[in-house]
Amino acid sequence: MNELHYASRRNKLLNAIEEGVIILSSASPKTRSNDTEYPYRQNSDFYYMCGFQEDNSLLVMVKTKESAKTILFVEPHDEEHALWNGSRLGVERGGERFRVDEVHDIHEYPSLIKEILRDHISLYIDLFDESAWLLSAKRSAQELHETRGVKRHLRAFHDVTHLIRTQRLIKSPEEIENIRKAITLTAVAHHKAMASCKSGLYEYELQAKMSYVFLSHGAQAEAYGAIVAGGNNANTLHYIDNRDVLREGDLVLIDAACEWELYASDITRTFPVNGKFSEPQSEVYNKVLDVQLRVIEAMKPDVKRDWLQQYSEELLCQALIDLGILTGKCNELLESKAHKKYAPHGIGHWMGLDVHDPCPYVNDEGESLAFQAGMVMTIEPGLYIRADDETVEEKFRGIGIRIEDDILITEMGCENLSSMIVKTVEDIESMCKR
Ligand SMILES: [Mn+2]
Repeated sequence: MNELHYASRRNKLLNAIEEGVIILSSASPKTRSNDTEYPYRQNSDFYYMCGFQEDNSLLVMVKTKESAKTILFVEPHDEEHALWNGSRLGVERGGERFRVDEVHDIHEYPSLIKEILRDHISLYIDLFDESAWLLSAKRSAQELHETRGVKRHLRAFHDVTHLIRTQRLIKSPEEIENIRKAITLTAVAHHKAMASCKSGLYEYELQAKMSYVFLSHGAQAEAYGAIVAGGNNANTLHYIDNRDVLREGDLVLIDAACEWELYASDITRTFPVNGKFSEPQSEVYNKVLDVQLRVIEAMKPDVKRDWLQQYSEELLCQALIDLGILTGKCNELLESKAHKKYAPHGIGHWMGLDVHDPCPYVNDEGESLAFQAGMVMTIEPGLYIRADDETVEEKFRGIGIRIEDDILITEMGCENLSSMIVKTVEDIESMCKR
């Protein structure tokens, strides 16, 4: 991504408002314990608008009827900080790198923001951002209220995140490239897990093999906490313990992926610990796979996400009837939500700078958005049959299966960006034998 990309995103944002001040703050570092911190991860909206990775930085945009201005506040270069934590970009080099109108030392922000807010009536912020920067802006606004001679005062707070996240819905070719890169490494990691799995290994050992692939190829981080769930553990949807032993005859569900340049991938595969599906396992597996393929097949511009959700539920419900897990008429079972016991989660979510990209799913009227070229959504049907569920035939108990790919909507239909990761019974079994 070069500076022009960020500049055009900022222009788009400025064009979306009539007048006002936009304040976007970088993510705050988080303490892990005492004086150690979690690895720093930039705020996605902030990053989308300027591509800057440092903490303690702020983006301020000012729009009037006549003009628009962008100001970046950054930490100045500091020898002491450089010694302990590495060099900051600083004001001077910030001015060279970013295509913004002004770059200032962050320490000037409290006094400058008061000047900036003067005579403005609208402030655009993340309404849930509780950072000291916003508090300081609000304090300045209050002081301006009490200052003689100021004619117009702040009187409206607007959510800026919705405007940014609406832009984030449609990915540019450069963003797609980052997602592809993340998926490429994730593919290697999933294949590695399949090829090296055997009974007696621990779940965390498979996780470690995948982490090794991510880190050794230069991925900065996992896109989310990996799920490596052997046997019945797969029926705990957000199982992240990964401390159990992998047992002969069980399946293992792995939902793990890395991010690249802060862009996520999100992939799930389920395969046999010993490399060979049992009859009942492959029966359920093929049902889930069939649902996934049919849902992906239906994805194209103008299709609504709500419809896709409904369609996937019908397919999953019919699969449960075919397997003999549910009995009755499909429409009645859907009506009573009986299928939700075995297929409790949604069919997929937006993906991009965040693994669950917080882009809107509905318009202002609450109607589902229709797909457009450039959108990226995961498709991840699953069936989960708990080991203690005595209402189901014994052969199916303890089976939990999810298959998840990352799908790009194109002009003509869609592209499965992760289609290189094996998922038929046959391909998985031969990958496991490697
Ligand atoms: Mn997902």
